[in-house]
Amino acid sequence: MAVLPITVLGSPVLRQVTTPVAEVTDELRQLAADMFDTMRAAEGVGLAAPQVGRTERMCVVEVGDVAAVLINPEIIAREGKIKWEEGCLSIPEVFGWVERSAVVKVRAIGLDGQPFELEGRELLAVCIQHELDHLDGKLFIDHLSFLNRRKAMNAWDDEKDKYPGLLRILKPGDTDEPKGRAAASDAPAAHHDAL
Ligand code: K1U
Ligand code: ZN
Repeated sequence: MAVLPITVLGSPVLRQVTTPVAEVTDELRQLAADMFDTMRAAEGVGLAAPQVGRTERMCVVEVGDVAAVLINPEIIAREGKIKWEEGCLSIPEVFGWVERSAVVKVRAIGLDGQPFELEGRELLAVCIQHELDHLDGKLFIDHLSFLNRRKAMNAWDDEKDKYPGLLRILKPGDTDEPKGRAAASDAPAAHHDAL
């Protein structure tokens, strides 16, 4: 088991477009296992390679009983709209409402090297879209309005000094329970449009 340091906002790798994986190797399988360990230690539901300083086009998701490694993922179908108050393991204590597709179908390669499809709705759909954004160097704050992005950046200004070297080191038992939400939105509540 290896819990890796998580890169935080300001780290250049978070703004890089990732490189498609040419071959599923044992080293990549080990990276996927370490990413699961790291995601769980941080109490997240997803994690993308740039968040552990890597440039492979790969992420992991775990929502309810669905746990998957997505290599070279692409969204092949979308339906409906959902608004979700998102956070990011790379921007701790900052939150904002983002509108995304309510249902997505993704095609990816698995750790066995074989293509597969996964459909996600609600939290899993949001998570898949959030992770695929990471693979394109995009963060949830990029979806916020000018005003809400400014609020988010102000909240981050109060947090960023906790992460010297732009790294978030998780200690054993460190669950990073939110201490109160740094609001980055004026939206009143979760909202799910009919599909
Ligand atoms: O990529 C990341 O930073 C992980 C991030 C992904 C995410 C999924 C869905 C909405 C927003 C962000 C997280 O896992 S943040 C933790 C989180 O949102 C969550 C944790 C437990 C239950 C529900 C949500
Ligand atoms: Zn994130």
